[in-house]
Amino acid sequence: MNGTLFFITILYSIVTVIGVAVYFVVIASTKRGRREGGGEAPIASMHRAEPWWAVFALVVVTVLFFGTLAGVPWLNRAKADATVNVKALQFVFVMQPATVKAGNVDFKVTSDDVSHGFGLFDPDGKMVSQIQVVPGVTSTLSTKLTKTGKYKILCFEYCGVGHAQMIGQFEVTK
Ligand SMILES: [Cu+2]
Repeated sequence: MNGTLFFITILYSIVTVIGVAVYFVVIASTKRGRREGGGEAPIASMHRAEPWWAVFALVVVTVLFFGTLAGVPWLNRAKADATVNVKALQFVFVMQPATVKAGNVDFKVTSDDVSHGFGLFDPDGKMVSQIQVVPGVTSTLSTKLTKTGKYKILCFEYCGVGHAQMIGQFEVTK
């Protein structure tokens, strides 16, 4: 597990714990209200608390924004050692060039017809990354490829009768 993944896991765990705690606080306050025989809700104090809930929400959003900024991929894109131009069409991937040296690779992917997916698998069959491929748009997938050998590209978006056979290949050398 890398640093970013660890950070996100911790963040989600904390948010989940807070969510569950809020759930129980709501249940407890409802039970207390019923025990005390109901009555009027404390509208005046609720009104006074309202701006603080807005501040609370703003603080949470601000902390999450700055806390996760370091994980935004387009701010952390390494300078590419190689660029591969990929054209996806029913039902092939045209890769140019089809061989690159190990290092940071930018895939510039576009579609000639319909929406496709670009799923990148390493020589061991492990998924590296994936992006959506949309006609008329060139999407960039930046990734570091260290394993040498034959990589596979699978289409991740149902694109027609030949979708299952839409498999591209390229090689990473030393
Ligand atoms: Cu497809």
